Amino acid sequence: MTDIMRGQKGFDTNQRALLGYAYNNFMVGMPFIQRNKEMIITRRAAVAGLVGSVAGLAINPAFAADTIVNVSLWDKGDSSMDMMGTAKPMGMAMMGANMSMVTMGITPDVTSIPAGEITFKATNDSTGIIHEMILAPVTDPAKPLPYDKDLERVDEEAAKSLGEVSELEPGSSGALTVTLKPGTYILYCNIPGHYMLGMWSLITVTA
Ligand SMILES: [Cu+2]
Repeated sequence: MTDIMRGQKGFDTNQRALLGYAYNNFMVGMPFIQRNKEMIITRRAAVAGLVGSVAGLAINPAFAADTIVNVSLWDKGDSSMDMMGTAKPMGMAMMGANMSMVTMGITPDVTSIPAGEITFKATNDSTGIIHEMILAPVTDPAKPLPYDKDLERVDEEAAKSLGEVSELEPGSSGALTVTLKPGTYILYCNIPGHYMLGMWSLITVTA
């Protein structure tokens, strides 16, 4: 009995010692375990991010997603509106339009893009004039856009707008994302007078 008691006592002591060792070790080990967990999570997130961006890169050329067209809205300063009413109208398909006379314009960095999701990033590079960018389909590039002479603006409703970045202050920018089928499209500014001063540009979307 005594032996057993001793044994139990001894076992008890050992157990306590073991538990104590394990407990102390657990407490000491805790921060490392937690840090390791964090590191593992961080690494996993980084790997997931990498996989994501690699997949994104692989998808882009195949599906032509995320095509970005940078569009500059520009003018030649304060005198840009001086041609208004004196120069021949320089709207799309206008008879006698002399595009070398333009004092303001809308210039995309590419004029031919593959069909799919396209983001037009418009920047107003003017120093003092508000401009905007409107996107519309062109059924016949030889036919002028519907125009309201009194308002000196394109009839946006009749021209079937596909979206716009409206009225940008000088120096500011905005984006328009659309999904386009193959065809011809026009980008133009519809601040009164600007379209007829030549502020438009054609874009070809290819299959
Ligand atoms: Cu404009």
